[in-house]
Amino acid sequence: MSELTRFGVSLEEDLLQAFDKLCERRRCPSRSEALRDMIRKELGQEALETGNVNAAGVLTLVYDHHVPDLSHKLTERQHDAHDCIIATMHVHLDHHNCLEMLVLRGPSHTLRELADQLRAIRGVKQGSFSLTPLDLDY
Ligand code: NI
Repeated sequence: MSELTRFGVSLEEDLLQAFDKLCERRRCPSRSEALRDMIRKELGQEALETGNVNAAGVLTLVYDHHVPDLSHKLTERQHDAHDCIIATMHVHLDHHNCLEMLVLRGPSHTLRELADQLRAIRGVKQGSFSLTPLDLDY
């Protein structure tokens, strides 16, 4: 981590008040810490949007395992992508529904494509996906 640099920021009063309320809700130790987190988050988002970066992802799927062939299709696709899937967890939610959580690591474009393919399989009811860029050293 490099040295800290101070700089002045001019904000409208109401924007500053909203920022301070957000900091309070999120229990940020200081405005500086909150601003650093926001800048890192934006830079990370931009890296994910503009390039194929090394990333970690979490994909959560909810599906009815009674749908014919669905469990088999999901398993087949996951085995094809075994190099990107570092952990999975399967929960039997109720008589019909399963929740599967996959922890992924690899090139962001590959992870996004895998998530899209798994979510698109007929019978998958819900699919949420989040990506976090790795290797950003600031
Ligand atoms: Ni199940």
